[in-house]
Amino acid sequence: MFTNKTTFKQAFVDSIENKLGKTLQEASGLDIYNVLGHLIREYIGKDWMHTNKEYEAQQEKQIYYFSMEFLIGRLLGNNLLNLGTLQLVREALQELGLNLEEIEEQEHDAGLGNGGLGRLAACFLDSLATLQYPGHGCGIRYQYGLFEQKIINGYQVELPDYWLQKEYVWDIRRSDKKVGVRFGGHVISRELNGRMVYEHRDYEHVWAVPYDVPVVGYHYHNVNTLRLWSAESSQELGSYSNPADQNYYKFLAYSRSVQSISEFLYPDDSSYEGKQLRLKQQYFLCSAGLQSILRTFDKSGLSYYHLPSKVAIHINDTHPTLLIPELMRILIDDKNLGWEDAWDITTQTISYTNHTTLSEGLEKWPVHMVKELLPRIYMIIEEINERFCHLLWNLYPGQFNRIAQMAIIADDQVKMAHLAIVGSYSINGVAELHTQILKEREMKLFYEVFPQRFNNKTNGITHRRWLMHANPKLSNLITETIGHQWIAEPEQLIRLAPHAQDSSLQEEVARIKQQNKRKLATYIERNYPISIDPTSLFDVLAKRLHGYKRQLLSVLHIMHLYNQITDNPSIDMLPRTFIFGAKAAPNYHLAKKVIKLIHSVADTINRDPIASKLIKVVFLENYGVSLAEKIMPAAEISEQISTAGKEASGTSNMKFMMNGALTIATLDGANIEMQNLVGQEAMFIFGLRSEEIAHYNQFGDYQAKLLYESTPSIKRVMDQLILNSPYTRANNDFQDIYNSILKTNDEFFVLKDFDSYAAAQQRIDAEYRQSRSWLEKSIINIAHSGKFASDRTIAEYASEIWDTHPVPVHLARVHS
Ligand code: 26W
Repeated sequence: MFTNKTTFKQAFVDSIENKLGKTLQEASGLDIYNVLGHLIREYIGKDWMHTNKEYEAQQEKQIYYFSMEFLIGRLLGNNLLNLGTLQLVREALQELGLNLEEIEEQEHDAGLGNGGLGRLAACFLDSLATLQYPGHGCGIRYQYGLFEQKIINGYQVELPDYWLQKEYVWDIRRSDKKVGVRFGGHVISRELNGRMVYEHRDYEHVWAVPYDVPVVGYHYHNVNTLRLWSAESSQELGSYSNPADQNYYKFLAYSRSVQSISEFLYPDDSSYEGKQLRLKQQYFLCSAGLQSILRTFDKSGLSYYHLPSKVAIHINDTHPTLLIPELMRILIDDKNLGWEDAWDITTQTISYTNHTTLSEGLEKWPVHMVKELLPRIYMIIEEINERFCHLLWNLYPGQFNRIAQMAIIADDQVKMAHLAIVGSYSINGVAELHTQILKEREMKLFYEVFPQRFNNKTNGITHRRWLMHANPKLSNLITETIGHQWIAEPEQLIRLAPHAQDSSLQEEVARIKQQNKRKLATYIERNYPISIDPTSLFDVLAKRLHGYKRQLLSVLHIMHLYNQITDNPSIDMLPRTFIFGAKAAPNYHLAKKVIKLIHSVADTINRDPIASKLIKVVFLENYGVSLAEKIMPAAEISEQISTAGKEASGTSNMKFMMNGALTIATLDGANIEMQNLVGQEAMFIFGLRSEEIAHYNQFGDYQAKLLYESTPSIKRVMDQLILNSPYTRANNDFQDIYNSILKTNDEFFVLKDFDSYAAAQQRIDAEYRQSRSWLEKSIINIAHSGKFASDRTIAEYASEIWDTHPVPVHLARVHS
């Protein structure tokens, strides 16, 4: 159909007329997007069908990646790129007077995720399909994605992100594949023919209906599936339609509770009901996904003992850990296997990635909540716990303390990380340092029992979205310089390294960066009442707002620069634009105050006639995948300034690097591996190392107050948070920030790293003036970024964890 522009144009115009009953001239932007989207979706359909057939025929092991988050963003441009028709479609549309980039803007981001973990899942899907692995995503089709952020008077306000309001062109509802999920009720156990049987009674039954999104591999025919589940009532209003009938209200309550299961990503969990809803969502995904996997497996006619050789199930953090007891339940209760066999099968099928060492990320559920919502699952967890504690007792007789610390159920709570470790054959961290911290600190006791289970898989990002699609000019330049092999093998980017000193390449890199900066500046000026100097240094900090990520360190430093300018208006300072993007969790009070502070500082500086010539501060609302695609290509400085030991890996660091930014960073997460590749000179490293932080935490010998008292520049910015200063005006907005540093002793070592950060920033100021060596370093960064392509990460997961192989699909697709 898309062999040439003429056939494409014909199909497209026909489609507009047939579907809309309008001419092309009458069609709106959204009409055009919808029709184009459908056309491409249909075009993908054949390959999708063939892929499924091929996977079934080949019987190669299938991978299922379970995640509560899939932050996929827009699909139109990426699908066209991967299909190999981007150029053709762009030119054909141009001939019809249409601009593809503008059409892409009509697509609402699928923002079914919060941050790195969700975006990683999306990058992995892209790599799985491209590397021709039979690997599929399993998630929830939330009606509302992560909230839409609006800033009003400098404060974050959350609006619902109703991404499905306009039609979603990419998914297909598969009602015929729905499965039932049960909640609540109670379990009757009895003996039957010498075997215990368990009967679940009086439960609430909910339908899980899958919606499938095709995942297109780059330039091959593999089209994998992202299956997103939606909850639907299994009772009809029917006989309850009379409000006089008391069942009418029961029905309404039931139908409301069902609806809520797939309504919101991260419902507010500050209440008991909210927490229970989160648990319900997790079980809903696990149970529905697993039933559907086993239904496919059953078609093979193999016995369940072959499950681990045909199916790999991966859990993205602990959120889908209930897969472990759910698989046990199905094998024992439905398939009549004994405990030991079921356990062997389960623990050879499931693998787990940890993404955080922060205690808030370690999920725990109150025992009575699990019991009430999932009575049979709780019984199984109890049994797993008992057997595990028994094993520990044999290994460590008499060591009550150790066993209590490792138990899955303790202090009236179910500890999901413990269950995940005990029930999986592989546990991985997401960067070398993170894995080391898991082994030596956070999960040390478990590492001692299961050393062979622990391994590292450093994260990656898809260079197809983050370089080829987001920054086509730089991509083309790379291809002109080193040929196109890097596209299939991103580690070939290293071939740029010998050219890092070529002045012609440097000039081209600089020219492209400048164009990207202008484009971002135009976007900013169109959307915000601020003008940007596109020749200033673009310094970017864009990620979730969190204490450990230390947006506060960056703001305090900007306040410090402003103080220097007011002290000496003729100071020699390189003009900079500080660009922020960040969402704060709705109930994370302090994080929201930091957003307000960024705005107050921006207001003050941007209005100051002298300072605003040197510094501009911009906060971009509603940071998400599509905004990130605009920001990355224009960034010159990437801020990766977390408290060392806290950022498991980071992935924005990789996106910036691939787009030629230089990084100012602590030695944390994947920053360390970046530094090992590019060398110290090509990054701006500062701050305490994770061992030093651990040492201070252990001995309690860091006192923020002393540092504040002895360092005038620090005292000055801290005081400006609370005393009458340009930022505070009449209100007391920043007292809590001040207290978090001085009263509760600066948990994230902001003041401790302040001087070292300011010094690194000064090095940036000096080095940016040496434009040739800056560009050389920029090229060196791009050259080494191939390691951080998710293709490398996925190939490692496939061979070292999942033991699975590519299944090439030949057919159907015709390339331009
Ligand atoms: C329990 C609820 C919950 C859910 C999500 C707690 C915490 C989260 C985070 C948002 C998880 C997350 O996104 N972690 C990030 O994962 C990335 C991918 O591995 C890493 O690069 C980041 O360092 C890590 O913070």
